[in-house]
Amino acid sequence: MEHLTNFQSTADMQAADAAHHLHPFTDTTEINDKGARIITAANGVYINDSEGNKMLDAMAGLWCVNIGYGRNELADVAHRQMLELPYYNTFFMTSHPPVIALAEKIADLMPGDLNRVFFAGSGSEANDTNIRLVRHYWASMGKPDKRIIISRKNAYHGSSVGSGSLGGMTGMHAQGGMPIPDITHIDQPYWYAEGGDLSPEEFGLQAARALEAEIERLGIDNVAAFIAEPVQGAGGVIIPPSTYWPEIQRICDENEILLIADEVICAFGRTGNWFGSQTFNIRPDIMTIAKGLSSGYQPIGGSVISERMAKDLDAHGGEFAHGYTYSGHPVASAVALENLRILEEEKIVDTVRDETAPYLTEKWSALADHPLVGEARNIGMMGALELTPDKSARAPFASDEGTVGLICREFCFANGLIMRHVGNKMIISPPLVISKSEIDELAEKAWKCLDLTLAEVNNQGLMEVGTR
Ligand code: PXG
Repeated sequence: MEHLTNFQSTADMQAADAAHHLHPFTDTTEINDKGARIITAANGVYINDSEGNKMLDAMAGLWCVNIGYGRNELADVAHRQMLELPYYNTFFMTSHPPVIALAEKIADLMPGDLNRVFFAGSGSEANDTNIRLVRHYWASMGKPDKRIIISRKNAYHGSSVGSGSLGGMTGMHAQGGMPIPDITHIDQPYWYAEGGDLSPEEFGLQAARALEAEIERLGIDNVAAFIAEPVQGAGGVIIPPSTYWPEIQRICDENEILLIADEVICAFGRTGNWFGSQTFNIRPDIMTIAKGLSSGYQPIGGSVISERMAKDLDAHGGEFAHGYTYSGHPVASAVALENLRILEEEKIVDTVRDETAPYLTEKWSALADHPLVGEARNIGMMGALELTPDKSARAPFASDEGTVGLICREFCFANGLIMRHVGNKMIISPPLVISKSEIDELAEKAWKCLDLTLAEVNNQGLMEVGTR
């Protein structure tokens, strides 16, 4: 970046960062004390920092760099598009070639009758769109009381006031006046921590039926939609039991509510199919997309709605008074289109499904043999390890939630592996292009860091069992 800056050292950058940059989801005191880790370059599944360290990025950035880093084709397309038409909007009866081509391509890839795209700049924006869209839809259909959106505890749908309210993160709700009215949250299908003595299948049914009970409690005439991630990502890669989604689908079909699949993480190959809705046989009325749509090379997201909803809105909706300056941004659209071309032509999703995800499952599930691991689960290219002081009891640690996970994450950083922690869960979501030998490296490093964590946890006397 010499062409943009004249920083002389990491310390230089850290000082300027501390002085002038407020970071998302970061404790200001902590980052200013320790200094930010500064990432300077990336290629394939690896990132480089300003101190010359190279790390295997098992999070694909923030679950988004599906095709891996360093694909020059996307840079070339962005360059060409910037020269030709760097910006124009899609408001007031206008459009442009890249957004038209992208909308058509997305509709072509989508399952079921999902067929029309409302573009946004991010997943948060797209979910904000969904809140207004489903209410506008029901009002247009003569049912203005159908306003309430049911979501789930520990869901993540974004960080704006609307999408953060859809989410079920209590820590977020505690800041800034969330949730907004007419959003409720039911229990999540998290068998490992909340399933008790039930089998996963029994628990899956129970968790799904909480939706039916909630619709009954609120009154069907007041409920607009149910929103859920096919697999909760930020909540800790919570893979629902096999009974969960079929029951949710039945409940949505039998009651008059719209089903929103938030596939910001799951879409574009993450679960081993193009869409999580295919993996779990979900038939959504709306799908939220972002992240893997452009592999993170440009900020872009969207809400894809069914042909049935679109036709109803054509007939009864009039003007939807909503939109973002960057809805369908031409450069972001062109880059997303090129990303989808690469995903498709290089058969990246097929390779994940048929070869690398099964290989990851084999290597990842072997981590369950580690004394600190209570469960090692994955679906496609996303996975979690449940750290525990007592494997057989699925027990939590007595220490503050996340203490052990944080220790493990720090060892991962120090040993060239980017693995996130959510509480005491270690999670991965590597680029879909990760090779078998890179998966070997991931699993070896993970085991080593678990060993280091176990030693440290014993050292600090943290193996005590707590209660949930
Ligand atoms: N829905 C889902 C399912 C997500 O995972 C969003 C919506 C919001 O997207 P934007 O583009 O507005 O960030 C997300 C984003 C984490 C983490 O720490 C997860 C996300 C974003 C940032 C951090 O796991 N997911």
